[in-house]
Amino acid sequence: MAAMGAILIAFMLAALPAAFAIQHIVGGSDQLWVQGVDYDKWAQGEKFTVGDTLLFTYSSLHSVYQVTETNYGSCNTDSPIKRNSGGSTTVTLPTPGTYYFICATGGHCASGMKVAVTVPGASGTSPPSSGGSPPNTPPSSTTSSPPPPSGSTGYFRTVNCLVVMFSLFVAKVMWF
Ligand SMILES: [Cu+2]
Repeated sequence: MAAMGAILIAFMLAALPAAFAIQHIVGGSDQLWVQGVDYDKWAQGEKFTVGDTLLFTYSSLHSVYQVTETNYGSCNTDSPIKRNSGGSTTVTLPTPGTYYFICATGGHCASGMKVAVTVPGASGTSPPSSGGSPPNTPPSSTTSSPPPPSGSTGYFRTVNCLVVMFSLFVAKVMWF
Protein backbone atom coordinates (compact mmCIF):
# COMPACT_ATOMS: atom_id res chain seq x y z
CA MET A 1 0.00 0.00 0.00
CA ALA A 2 2.70 2.47 0.96
CA ALA A 3 4.67 1.77 -2.20
CA MET A 4 1.63 2.32 -4.34
CA GLY A 5 1.01 5.55 -2.50
CA ALA A 6 4.55 6.67 -3.19
CA ILE A 7 4.06 5.92 -6.86
CA LEU A 8 0.89 7.96 -6.87
CA ILE A 9 2.62 10.86 -5.16
CA ALA A 10 5.45 10.74 -7.68
CA PHE A 11 2.95 10.71 -10.49
CA MET A 12 1.09 13.66 -9.01
CA LEU A 13 4.30 15.67 -8.65
CA ALA A 14 5.19 14.94 -12.26
CA ALA A 15 1.79 16.03 -13.48
CA LEU A 16 1.43 19.09 -11.27
CA PRO A 17 3.39 21.70 -13.24
CA ALA A 18 1.13 21.37 -16.26
CA ALA A 19 -1.99 20.50 -14.36
CA PHE A 20 -3.44 23.70 -13.02
CA ALA A 21 -3.98 27.02 -14.62
CA ILE A 22 -2.72 29.68 -12.25
CA GLN A 23 -5.04 32.05 -10.46
CA HIS A 24 -3.47 35.49 -10.17
CA ILE A 25 -4.80 37.52 -7.25
CA VAL A 26 -4.81 41.01 -8.70
CA GLY A 27 -2.50 43.26 -6.72
CA GLY A 28 -0.98 40.39 -4.78
CA SER A 29 -2.36 38.24 -2.01
CA ASP A 30 -2.70 41.09 0.46
CA GLN A 31 -3.35 44.06 -1.82
CA LEU A 32 -6.51 43.14 -3.69
CA TRP A 33 -8.30 45.60 -5.98
CA VAL A 34 -8.12 48.98 -4.28
CA GLN A 35 -6.79 52.45 -4.83
CA GLY A 36 -3.15 53.24 -4.29
CA VAL A 37 -1.60 50.09 -5.70
CA ASP A 38 0.90 50.09 -8.56
CA TYR A 39 -0.79 47.47 -10.71
CA ASP A 40 1.66 47.92 -13.56
CA LYS A 41 4.40 46.82 -11.22
CA TRP A 42 2.31 43.92 -10.02
CA ALA A 43 1.53 42.76 -13.56
CA GLN A 44 5.20 42.93 -14.53
CA GLY A 45 6.01 40.52 -11.74
CA GLU A 46 3.47 37.95 -12.87
CA LYS A 47 3.74 35.39 -15.64
CA PHE A 48 0.42 34.98 -17.40
CA THR A 49 -0.37 32.05 -19.61
CA VAL A 50 -3.43 31.02 -21.58
CA GLY A 51 -6.09 29.56 -19.32
CA ASP A 52 -4.95 31.43 -16.23
CA THR A 53 -7.46 33.42 -14.23
CA LEU A 54 -7.44 36.78 -12.53
CA LEU A 55 -9.18 37.20 -9.21
CA PHE A 56 -10.35 40.68 -8.32
CA THR A 57 -11.49 41.10 -4.73
CA TYR A 58 -12.84 44.50 -3.80
CA SER A 59 -15.26 46.48 -1.69
CA SER A 60 -18.56 47.90 -2.91
CA LEU A 61 -16.76 51.17 -3.65
CA HIS A 62 -15.16 49.57 -6.67
CA SER A 63 -15.91 47.63 -9.81
CA VAL A 64 -14.03 45.89 -12.59
CA TYR A 65 -14.72 46.95 -16.14
CA GLN A 66 -12.95 45.17 -18.94
CA VAL A 67 -12.33 47.76 -21.64
CA THR A 68 -10.50 48.32 -24.89
CA GLU A 69 -6.97 49.60 -25.01
CA THR A 70 -8.19 53.03 -26.06
CA ASN A 71 -10.69 53.25 -23.22
CA TYR A 72 -8.07 51.96 -20.84
CA GLY A 73 -5.82 54.84 -21.79
CA SER A 74 -8.54 57.43 -21.40
CA CYS A 75 -10.32 55.80 -18.44
CA ASN A 76 -13.53 55.81 -20.47
CA THR A 77 -16.19 53.66 -18.81
CA ASP A 78 -18.72 54.00 -21.63
CA SER A 79 -19.59 50.75 -23.39
CA PRO A 80 -17.08 48.47 -21.70
CA ILE A 81 -16.44 44.97 -23.01
CA LYS A 82 -17.76 43.67 -19.72
CA ARG A 83 -18.98 45.12 -16.45
CA ASN A 84 -18.19 43.29 -13.25
CA SER A 85 -19.23 44.18 -9.72
CA GLY A 86 -20.19 42.47 -6.50
CA GLY A 87 -16.87 42.24 -4.74
CA SER A 88 -15.39 39.14 -6.32
CA THR A 89 -14.67 38.75 -10.00
CA THR A 90 -12.82 35.97 -11.74
CA VAL A 91 -11.68 36.57 -15.29
CA THR A 92 -10.24 33.83 -17.46
CA LEU A 93 -7.52 34.68 -19.96
CA PRO A 94 -8.62 32.46 -22.87
CA THR A 95 -6.22 33.55 -25.59
CA PRO A 96 -2.92 35.40 -26.00
CA GLY A 97 -3.31 39.15 -25.98
CA THR A 98 -3.57 42.09 -23.64
CA TYR A 99 -6.56 42.50 -21.35
CA TYR A 100 -7.47 45.87 -19.87
CA PHE A 101 -9.36 46.45 -16.65
CA ILE A 102 -10.35 49.67 -14.91
CA CYS A 103 -12.39 50.65 -11.90
CA ALA A 104 -15.47 52.53 -12.99
CA THR A 105 -15.87 54.58 -9.83
CA GLY A 106 -15.32 58.25 -10.56
CA GLY A 107 -11.67 59.23 -10.47
CA HIS A 108 -10.36 55.82 -9.48
CA CYS A 109 -9.05 54.80 -12.89
CA ALA A 110 -7.47 58.20 -13.41
CA SER A 111 -5.68 57.85 -10.08
CA GLY A 112 -4.22 54.53 -11.12
CA MET A 113 -6.85 51.90 -10.36
CA LYS A 114 -6.33 50.15 -13.66
CA VAL A 115 -4.40 47.14 -14.81
CA ALA A 116 -3.30 45.70 -18.14
CA VAL A 117 -2.46 42.02 -18.32
CA THR A 118 -0.57 40.55 -21.26
CA VAL A 119 -0.67 36.86 -22.13
CA PRO A 120 2.25 36.13 -24.44
CA GLY A 121 1.40 34.34 -27.63
CA ALA A 122 2.45 30.84 -28.54
CA SER A 123 5.07 30.27 -31.23
CA GLY A 124 4.80 32.74 -34.07
CA THR A 125 3.32 35.75 -32.29
CA SER A 126 6.18 36.40 -29.89
CA PRO A 127 9.85 36.93 -30.70
CA PRO A 128 11.90 33.73 -30.49
CA SER A 129 13.37 33.24 -27.06
CA SER A 130 16.89 32.04 -26.45
CA GLY A 131 15.55 29.28 -24.23
CA GLY A 132 13.57 27.63 -26.98
CA SER A 133 14.02 23.96 -27.70
CA PRO A 134 16.46 23.08 -30.49
CA PRO A 135 14.89 22.12 -33.80
CA ASN A 136 16.44 18.67 -33.80
CA THR A 137 15.97 16.56 -30.71
CA PRO A 138 18.81 14.11 -30.11
CA PRO A 139 17.71 10.50 -30.61
CA SER A 140 19.06 9.58 -27.17
CA SER A 141 16.14 11.25 -25.39
CA THR A 142 13.84 8.31 -25.89
CA THR A 143 12.49 8.55 -22.36
CA SER A 144 11.05 12.01 -22.78
CA SER A 145 7.49 12.16 -23.94
CA PRO A 146 6.76 13.87 -27.25
CA PRO A 147 5.33 17.35 -27.04
CA PRO A 148 1.54 17.52 -27.20
CA PRO A 149 0.09 18.46 -30.57
CA SER A 150 -0.32 22.19 -30.94
CA GLY A 151 -3.71 23.46 -30.00
CA SER A 152 -4.42 20.76 -27.44
CA THR A 153 -2.75 22.40 -24.45
CA GLY A 154 -6.05 23.21 -22.83
CA TYR A 155 -7.22 19.65 -23.33
CA PHE A 156 -4.08 18.23 -21.76
CA ARG A 157 -4.34 20.64 -18.86
CA THR A 158 -7.87 19.50 -18.19
CA VAL A 159 -6.97 15.83 -18.39
CA ASN A 160 -3.96 16.32 -16.13
CA CYS A 161 -6.10 18.20 -13.66
CA LEU A 162 -8.59 15.35 -13.52
CA VAL A 163 -5.81 12.79 -13.12
CA VAL A 164 -4.25 14.73 -10.26
CA MET A 165 -7.58 15.16 -8.50
CA PHE A 166 -8.27 11.44 -8.84
CA SER A 167 -4.81 10.60 -7.52
CA LEU A 168 -5.34 12.86 -4.53
CA PHE A 169 -8.63 11.15 -3.87
CA VAL A 170 -7.09 7.66 -4.05
CA ALA A 171 -4.18 8.67 -1.86
CA LYS A 172 -6.53 10.06 0.74
CA VAL A 173 -8.70 6.94 0.74
CA MET A 174 -5.64 4.72 1.14
CA TRP A 175 -3.96 6.65 3.90
CA PHE A 176 -6.74 7.96 6.09
CU1 LIG B 1 -12.25 51.88 -7.47
